[in-house]
Formats: sequence, C-alpha cells, structure tokens
Amino acid sequence: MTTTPEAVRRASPRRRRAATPPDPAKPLLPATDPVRLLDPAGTPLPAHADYPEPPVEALADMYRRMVIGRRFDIQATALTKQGRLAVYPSSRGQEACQVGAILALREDDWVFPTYRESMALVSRGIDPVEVLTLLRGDWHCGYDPAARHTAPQCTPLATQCVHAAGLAYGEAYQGRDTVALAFIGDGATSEGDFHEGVNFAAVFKAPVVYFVQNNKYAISVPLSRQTAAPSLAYKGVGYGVPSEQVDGNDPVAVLAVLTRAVAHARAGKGPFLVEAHTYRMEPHTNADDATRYRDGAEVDAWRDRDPVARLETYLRARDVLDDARVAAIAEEAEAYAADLRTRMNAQPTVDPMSLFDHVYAEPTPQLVEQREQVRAELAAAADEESER
Ligand SMILES: Cc1ncc(C[n+]2csc(CCOP(=O)(O)OP(=O)(O)O)c2C)c(N)n1
Ligand SMILES: [Mg+2]
Repeated sequence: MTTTPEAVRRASPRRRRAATPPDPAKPLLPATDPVRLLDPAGTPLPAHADYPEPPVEALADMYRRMVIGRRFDIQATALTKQGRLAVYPSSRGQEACQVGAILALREDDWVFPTYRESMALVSRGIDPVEVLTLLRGDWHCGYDPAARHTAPQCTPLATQCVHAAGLAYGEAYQGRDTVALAFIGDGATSEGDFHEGVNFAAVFKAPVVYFVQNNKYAISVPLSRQTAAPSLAYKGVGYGVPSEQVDGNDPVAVLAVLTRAVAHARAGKGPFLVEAHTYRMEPHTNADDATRYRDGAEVDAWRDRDPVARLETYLRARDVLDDARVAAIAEEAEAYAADLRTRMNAQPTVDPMSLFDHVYAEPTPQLVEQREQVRAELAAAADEESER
C-alpha cells in the first residue's frame, strides 16, 4: 500500500482537532429571523436571552402613546382633505416603531426624524400644531430643534444620517453621554448619505442608533427592487456596525431591541443599526394612490398584524388594561384630536416676506432681487384688490 501525502493529511489527528477560525463578522450579524417577543395575536413567546422584556409599566405607557399617536395620524390625514395641511405622510401601522424609538431614549438624547415621523414627535411631547407647521407649508419646522433635541423633519432622503453622526460625535467629544437616533426608511438605505453616515459613526465610534423602518415601499418601489441584501440590517456589517432585525409590529420586541441598541451606543461602543420589519398601511402621502402598485390582500394581511391590537391583547392578559382603561385612553385620544382640529382650523397669519429672512445671515444679491420681485408682486396684488 502506498501512502500519499493527501492520505497522511486526511488521517492526521491535527486536522481533526483544528479549530474553526473565529468569524470576525459574527458579533455584528443580526439574528437570522427578526426578534419577536409577542406572536401576531399578542401571545407572549418564550423569553429571549438577549432581549429581556421591558417593564410592564413602560408597555402600558407605550400603548397609551400608540393609541394617541394613531388618532393624531388619522386627524392629520383628515386635515389634508380639508385643505388645512399641504401634505401628510402617514405612519399608520408603524406605531410600535414610532413610539418605541422615543421611549428607548432619554429626553436629552437627540432625534433625527424624516417626514414620516410626525407621530414620533408628538409622542416626544412636541405640540402637534408645531409638528405640522412644515407640512402646512411654512418655511420653518415649527419647533425649536435645540430646545427639543429634535432635528427638523428631513425631506432630502438620508441626509439626517450624516447630521446624526456629526452631532453624536460632537456630544461625545464634549464628554456628554447623549445618544442620537436617526430614523431612516428602507428606500433611503440606497442613498450615499446613509452609507457615509454609518461609516463615519463606526470609524469615530459616534453614539448613533440608525433605525431603519422597513415599511416595504419607497413610494411605489417595493423592497425587491431596492436591494438584494438578505436584510437591510446586513448593511451595518460591512462598516463594522453591530446590527439587529426586529418584528416592527411587535411593540414589546421593538422597545426591547431599541433599548439595548441605545445602551450600546451610550456605553461608548459606537453605532448600532436596527431594522424593523413593518408596513405602511396608508399611501405614501395623501397625494399618492397606493392601489396602483399594491393589492388589497397584501394590506389586509398586514392589518392582521396590527401593533396596537397586539399590545392591547397582551396587556389585557396581564391585567394591566381593562375595558374602562381602554375607553379612558380612547377618550383622551379623541380630546387630543379635537383640540388639534380646532387649532388647525384657525387661519394662520404668515408674512410672505419672512420667507427671505433666515436663508443667509447676509442675503446674496440674488436673494435681494427675488425679495424685491415678491414685494412688488404683493403690492400690485394689493392695489388690484383695492381698485375692485
Ligand atoms: C435625495 C432624495 N431623493 C428622492 C426623494 C424623493 N422621495 C421622497 S420619499 C421617497 C421614498 C423614500 O422611501 P423610504 O426611504 O422607504 O421611506 P418611507 O417613505 O417609506 O418612509 C423618495 C424617493 C427625496 N425626498 N430625496
Ligand atoms: Mg419605505
């Protein structure tokens, strides 16, 4: 019998004992399946080793904010139909994400919202009329970003990812333990700014949580035309950012995962990326017709995974909610919407010339010229009016 080198290698005990080299990407990788602590019917699943369930009082608070948030969202959509709002991007169906992100943060942490996050901002305690100021057509965001630690709602996709990285780095540089949370949509993860923001935050260990709400569409573009990645959470791995995916319609899991992500960032370990699988129940905005690109059966399937009903079922089973408490919260939400309606129906007084006031500290010659043009047009219109 001849012994070949290959046979020797195969028989070698060293080969059998050789340890698999550690996978450097492993600690960064998200769970294969999105983290879930409640099933879609609201029944608790076995405890998760990495994600302990948040305290039940926090979940009760979350439920109340989600109910008020949903009522706010319905009211804002109605205001577009009455001509009181220019446009409104609804986040109905995304209540667990909108409220969970806010509850995972401290008041002095920073939020970097997109146009979709009105519900999150009212959940943060910002006056809803202020939140809707921009969408009403004003030139400013309505609230004081520095006072509320909340950036203006961002319409250019993904630019907030870079702002959040810079702010978080600056805060840490000055010795503060503030965390910044940047919301971003599934579609916007294809934008360069998302990648630049995540990369910068990773290299400079900026305490940012990038929170991707994967609501399955970028206006009419479905996720399948957006990415070939197995999950958007995998986009963190290439930048050395630990990532997780979560069932975005499971309020308990969303709060648990985001709480851990925020703690990671606050502990000085750098950014964390969370992808929440959720669904936008309404069209992109009131100006969009979603029936042109998705069918009713798909929407109905997601209706069965409603995050508000899911949390309500769970909290009733825990004896934290009963009929009386549910009715009281619904009444509170009704009063909140009625107050918003009344205040939004008052005619705002806006000076068109104020549009030019805060563009530059020193206006450019072009801006001066444009201001003069508008002034002349307004004066001519006023003359015409008085001659009638
Ligand atoms: C830089 C830039 N490009 C294009 C647009 C137009 N636009 C507005 S919303 C949107 C879709 C974004 O989808 P996604 O990121 O999934 O967020 P969602 O609206 O679903 O919350 C697009 C393309 C924009 N606002 N900014
Ligand atoms: Mg989307």
